[in-house]
Amino acid sequence: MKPPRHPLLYAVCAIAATIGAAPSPATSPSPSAPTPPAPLGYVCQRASAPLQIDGRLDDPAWRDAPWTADFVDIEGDARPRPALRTRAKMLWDDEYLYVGAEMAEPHLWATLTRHDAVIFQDHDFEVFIDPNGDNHEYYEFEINALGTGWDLLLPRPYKDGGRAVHDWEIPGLKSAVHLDGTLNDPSDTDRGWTVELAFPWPALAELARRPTPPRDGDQWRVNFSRVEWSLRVVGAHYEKVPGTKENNWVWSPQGVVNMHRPETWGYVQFSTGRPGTAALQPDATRPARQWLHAVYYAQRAYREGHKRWARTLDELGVAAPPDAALTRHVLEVTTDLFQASVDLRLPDGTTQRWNIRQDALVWPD
Ligand SMILES: [Ca+2]
Ligand SMILES: [Ca+2]
Ligand SMILES: [Ca+2]
Repeated sequence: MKPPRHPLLYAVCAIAATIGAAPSPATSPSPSAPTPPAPLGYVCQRASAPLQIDGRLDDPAWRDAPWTADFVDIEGDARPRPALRTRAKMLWDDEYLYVGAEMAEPHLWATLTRHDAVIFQDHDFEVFIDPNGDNHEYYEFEINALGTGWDLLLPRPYKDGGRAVHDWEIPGLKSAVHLDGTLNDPSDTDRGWTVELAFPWPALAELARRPTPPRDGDQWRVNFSRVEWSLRVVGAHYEKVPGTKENNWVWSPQGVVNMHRPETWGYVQFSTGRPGTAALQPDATRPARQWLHAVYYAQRAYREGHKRWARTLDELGVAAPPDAALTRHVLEVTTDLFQASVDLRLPDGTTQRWNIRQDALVWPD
């Protein structure tokens, strides 16, 4: 069994958790748990030539990389499509993971110049990376049109008690922006900006718990977000329209206004093949992940209302796994902890047990 991140916590859970361990009959799904949007996918190819990180995406290697789908509102179909186009590309080689982004923008604006400032207070572009898809230990990078960056990592999501580590740095990061227009000048209309990033693999290796650089076919969980504020012109300057919230436009929709749900980030599949030859493979573990997250979110909602975890699926109002590949589900509960588990039959005929616990950590036995 792969050891969970917090073995002591797990041990307490495993020893004390006996109530409600028997499988429960199916009930109607919890009304508090709408189906999250299906994550998007992207095949990340090897760069055919070195890239010059100057903010311009005109390097020959970028030509072979397809654009992602145009970004959508973070809530997905529930909200109107963004007024301004955003899209991204990815490449990799033995040294770096490359990200390029293109943003239409009539009002280029940025104010923050201090590294590790809260960059989303400006218009920005953001990258989120969870290499092993366990929901914990993931990286975030934000950059504004001045090229000011904020690199941080999350040991676990904020909603699960996580506290960001702002001191996390990306040694050797190469980053640049290119502005097609004038910065902080309301007297004209701009066209947009591009971002070009090269993340060195050793920095991403720190909490990847997977090979870096990745192997052919490996899939990492990644999402991109663009924060866009409503501005007004005051004198010769832009300022935020008071009382307005930011827009969050993303590659793979989250379904809610919260980027810190790695389970809805996109799948990035690394390929060593020639451009266009690799097909995105569906995640065979997704049925288990989906059902376990339904239990997790229903437990959070239940605890809000009842000040304790539900002891059975019946109590929780969550149906037994509908997928034929899922069997032997178990819910274990203590005063402070819970763990839900389910057996997943994989396409190769083997069975793997998958688990989730109260802080959203997902892992296979
Ligand atoms: Ca370039
Ligand atoms: Ca992780
Ligand atoms: Ca930092």
